[in-house]
Amino acid sequence: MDPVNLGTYAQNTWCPGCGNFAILNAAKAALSSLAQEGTPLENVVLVSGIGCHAKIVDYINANSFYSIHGRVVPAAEGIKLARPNLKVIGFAGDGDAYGEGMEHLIFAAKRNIDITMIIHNNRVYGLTTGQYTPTSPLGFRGRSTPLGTSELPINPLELMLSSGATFIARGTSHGLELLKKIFKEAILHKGFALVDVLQVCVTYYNMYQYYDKRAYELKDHDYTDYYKAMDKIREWDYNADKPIALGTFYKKELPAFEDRLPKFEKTVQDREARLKEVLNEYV
Ligand SMILES: Cc1ncc(C[n+]2csc(CCOP(=O)(O)OP(=O)(O)O)c2C)c(N)n1
Ligand code: SF4
Ligand SMILES: [Mg+2]
Repeated sequence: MDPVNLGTYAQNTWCPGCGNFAILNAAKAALSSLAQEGTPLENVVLVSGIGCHAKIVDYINANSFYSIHGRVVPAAEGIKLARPNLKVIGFAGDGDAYGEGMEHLIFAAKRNIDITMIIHNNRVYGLTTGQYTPTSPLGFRGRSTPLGTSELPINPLELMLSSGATFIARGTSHGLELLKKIFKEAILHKGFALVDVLQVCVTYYNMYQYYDKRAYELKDHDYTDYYKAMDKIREWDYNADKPIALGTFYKKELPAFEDRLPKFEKTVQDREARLKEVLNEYV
């Protein structure tokens, strides 16, 4: 079967050289490959927020929902709960997901709801022209901090692991093949999957050389081990000058939120028994 054409007629308005192009190409390739392997595209829904990243849904010919800034996760969760058979993929910015929407991300991870979140982490507010975000490094000079920030960044992957996410990975916008592989793996994962993409914003925070010098792909990493995953996740803290690991840090099979919800059991005892049955072998 030929690759599926997922292009649209929308005019692309990203800056030339923007790392979002890599995410777009990798997402289209992953969806095309999934379609060829039997995942019907009509069962896929893309959700985005507000920001440069959000335009990605205009450029992929699939069902999509443009939500509001910081609310990609609740929109995606709502779609998933209403129609559990759908594959729901959220595209959010770092300002969007790690700033205004962070509490949604934590609770989605805690619930292990079966959605995939792809974070375009350019470590800057791109659309609003260069203010700092939760992952901008200490001293970041932008439109709102001309003298440099005074805050250390958060490590979102550390937070996701401790919140209960069952799939955690990282890629960069200079590593297309790895991105494709990770996206596919994340979409196929049953449970809450988060992919942090170090997506370069060439206009407000050009980090291509910085990442190219430090990034390396995880090899022989045991992604089933929570503590090994945490060690690798903490190796680079989005601030210090350290090697930056790429690939899948953590992956765990655990019943998803949808499978633990009440299913019209007649008594509380029946409900408890079913929950035990669903969860027992995992906890
Ligand atoms: C509720 C709400 N808060 C703030 C804004 C203003 N706003 C729009 S985009 C944006 C920042 C986008 O940054 P990010 O999520 O990192 O996306 P990027 O543009 O970098 O892809 C902000 C603050 C808004 N539109 N709505
Ligand atoms: S401002 Fe930055 S993130 Fe937005 S399109 Fe341009 S390069 Fe990309
Ligand atoms: Mg951003």
